[in-house]
Amino acid sequence: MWLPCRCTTKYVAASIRRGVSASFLHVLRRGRSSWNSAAFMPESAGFEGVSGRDALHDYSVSHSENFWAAVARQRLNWIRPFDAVQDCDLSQGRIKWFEGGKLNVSVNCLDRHVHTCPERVALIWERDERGSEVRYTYRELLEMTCRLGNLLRRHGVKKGDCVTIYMPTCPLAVASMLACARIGAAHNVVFAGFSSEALAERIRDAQSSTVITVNQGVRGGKITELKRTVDAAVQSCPTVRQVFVAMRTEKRVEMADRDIALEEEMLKEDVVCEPAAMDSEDVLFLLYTSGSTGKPKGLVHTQAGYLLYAALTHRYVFGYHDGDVFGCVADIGWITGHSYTVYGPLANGGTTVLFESTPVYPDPGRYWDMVERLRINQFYGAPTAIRLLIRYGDQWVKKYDRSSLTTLGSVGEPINTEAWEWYNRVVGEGRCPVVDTWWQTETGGICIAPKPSEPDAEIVPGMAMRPFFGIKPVLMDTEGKLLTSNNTSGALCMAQPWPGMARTIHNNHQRFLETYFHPYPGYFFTGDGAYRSQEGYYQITGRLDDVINVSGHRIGTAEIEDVVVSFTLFLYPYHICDAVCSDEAHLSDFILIISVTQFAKRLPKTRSGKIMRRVLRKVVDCDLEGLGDLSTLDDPAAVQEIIEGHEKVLSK
Ligand code: 6R9
Repeated sequence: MWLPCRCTTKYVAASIRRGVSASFLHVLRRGRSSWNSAAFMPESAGFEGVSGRDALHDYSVSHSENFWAAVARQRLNWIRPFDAVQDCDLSQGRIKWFEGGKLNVSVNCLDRHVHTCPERVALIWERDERGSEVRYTYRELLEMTCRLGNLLRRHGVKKGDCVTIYMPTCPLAVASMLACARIGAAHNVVFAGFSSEALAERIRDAQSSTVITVNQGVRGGKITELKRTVDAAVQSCPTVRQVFVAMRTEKRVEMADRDIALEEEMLKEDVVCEPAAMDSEDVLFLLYTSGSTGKPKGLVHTQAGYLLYAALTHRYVFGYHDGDVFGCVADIGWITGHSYTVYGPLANGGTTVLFESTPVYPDPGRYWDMVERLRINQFYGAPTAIRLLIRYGDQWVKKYDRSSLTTLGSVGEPINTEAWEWYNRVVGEGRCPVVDTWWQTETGGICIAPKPSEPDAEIVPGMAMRPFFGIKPVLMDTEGKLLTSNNTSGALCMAQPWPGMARTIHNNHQRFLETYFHPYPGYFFTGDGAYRSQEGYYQITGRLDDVINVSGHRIGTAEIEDVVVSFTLFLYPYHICDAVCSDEAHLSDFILIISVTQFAKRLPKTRSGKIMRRVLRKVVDCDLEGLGDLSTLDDPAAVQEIIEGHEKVLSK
C-alpha cells in the first residue's frame, strides 16, 4: 500500500466527523420533495431510471453516448447537427466526438448570449492596480472579438493557421482567443512570464505566422517588457510575418515593419464578423506543457467536445448559476485559464473575472479584497497561493466581507489537509464547500472533484473524491493489472473516453500514443498515482515519476507533503519533497526515508505551483548539465540557491 497508515486514519477520522453532520442534514432533508432532476439537469428527464445524482453519474458512464448526445444538443448551438456521438478507440489512441457537426465556438461563447442579454457583464478585468477594475458586457466583448477577427482576416490569417498569443490576462487576450475561434484559426497562448527562448520554441513548433502581444506587462507593480521579449523571440522564428501590439501601458515601444498597432487598426474594422463554420474535430487550440523530459509538448484540443466539457464541468463542479460572478485567478497561459476563466464561464453566459495581479500585491489581502469588491461567488485558486497566504495570518482574510462566496476551488497540485482546513474555515467561514479539482492539460477539464454529488454527501479534506459525469477512473498495479478493490493505490487511468480529452500532441502523434495510451493498452494513462479509499473516493498521490520507493512501498510525494508542510526542503537521494515539519511527532513517521536533509528557502516551481522535481533530482545527482529547460520556472534564481545549498550539504 502506498499510503502510510497514519494518513488513512486521519481521513477516516475526518469522514466520521463529517458523517455525523451529514446524517443530521439527512434527517432535516427527509420529507422534502425528492430529487428534482429537471431542475438540476434538464437533459436527465430523458434518461430512463435516473433518480438522483449518483444514478445520473452511473448513467453517464453506462450510457455514455446517450448522455453526451443529450447534453451536446441541449448546451451547444450547432450550425449543423452531428451525425455520430463518438468514434473512439483508446487502444488506438483515436478520439473523435460529434463528427458531422458544425459550430462556431465564439458564437457559443458570445452571440447567443448577446441575443438574450446583451448588457450582462461577461468580463471583469481585475487590473494589477487595485480598485481599477473594468467591466465588459457580452455586447462589448462580441464587438471587440469581431473587430479583431476582421483584422486578423484582413492580414491573411486563415482557417487552420495558428496564432501565438503572448499577453497577460486581459480582455484583449480573451478577445484574441475568441477571434481566432471565430475565423477558424487555432490559438497558442504562451504564458507571458516565459523567456524569449521558451516563446521562440513554442512559436516555431506551432509554425505561427502571427503573434499578438502587448507593449508592456504589469504584474505585482512591476513592468515587464513583453514586446521586447517578442522581438528577441521572433529573431529565430522565420515563420513569423506579423506581430500585433496592444498597449497595456502608455509607454511607446519601437515598432518594426512587421509590427502592427492593434487597437488603432481594430478601430478601422467592422463590428460584425462572419463566423467560420467549424467541424467538431477541427483544432481549437494548442497549449504547451513541459513534459517530464523538459521538452514542451503542444497538446491539441478541438472544438465541440472541449467546449462542451469545459461548460458542463464549470456549471456542475462549482454549482455556477446565472448571475453569479466566477473568480478563477489562474493565468490564461495555463489550461485552467482556458477552461475556467474563458471557455467554460463564457459558454455558460457567465460573468468571469480576469485577474492580472498576484495574491500579495499590494498586500496579502488582495484576493479577499477583490472577493468583497466584485462580489465573487465561486473562487478558484491554487494550493501554492493558499499556503503562501496562511503565513501572513488570518487578519488579511477577515478584514474583508466574504459573504458572497458559495464555493471554493483548488487546482494544480494536491492540497494538503492543513491548507484545505484553512481555506474552508478561515476563507469560507465553514460555509462553502471546498472542491479539490483534479485534472490536466490533457483532460481539458475537471475529471475528479467532490462535486457534483448528492446534496448532503460528505466532502473529505484533501481529496478530489468523485469522478465527473462520463468519467470512469481505474487504478492499475505495476504489472498493468486492474485493481478492483477499494482501499488500494495504483496508477490512475481512465477506462472511457470523454469529449474534453486532448486529441494529439502537435507534430508528434507518436509521442501522444506512447505517453498516454501505450503504458496501459485500452486505457488513458494520466501519469499520476492515486489512492482509492474504502468508500471508493479518489485521492491523488502525485506524479508517478516522482514516487518514492521505501523498501518496496511506493509513496507519493503528496502523502509526505501532507504531513510535513511547505516552504523548507528535504533532499535525500531520489526523495524530494516540499516540506517543513509542522508537527514533530509526524516527522518520525518518515524518519526512515529521510537520509540527507537540505533546507532551502524556496523550491523551483512553475507558476501554477508545481515543484519541478526533475530539476531537484538532477541537483541531487550532481548532473547540472542535465537540468533541462528552466524557462517555465516562476523564479529560475531558486535553482541557483538549491545548487549552492546542495554543495554545502555535500561538504559537511
Ligand atoms: C489543471 C492542471 C496537471 C498535473 C496533474 C497532477 C497535478 C492538478 C491536482 C493535481 C493533485 C489536484 N494536479 N490538479 N494533483 N490534486 N487537485 O493543473 O493541469 O498544468 O497540465 O497539470 O497537476 O499531477 O497530472 P496541468
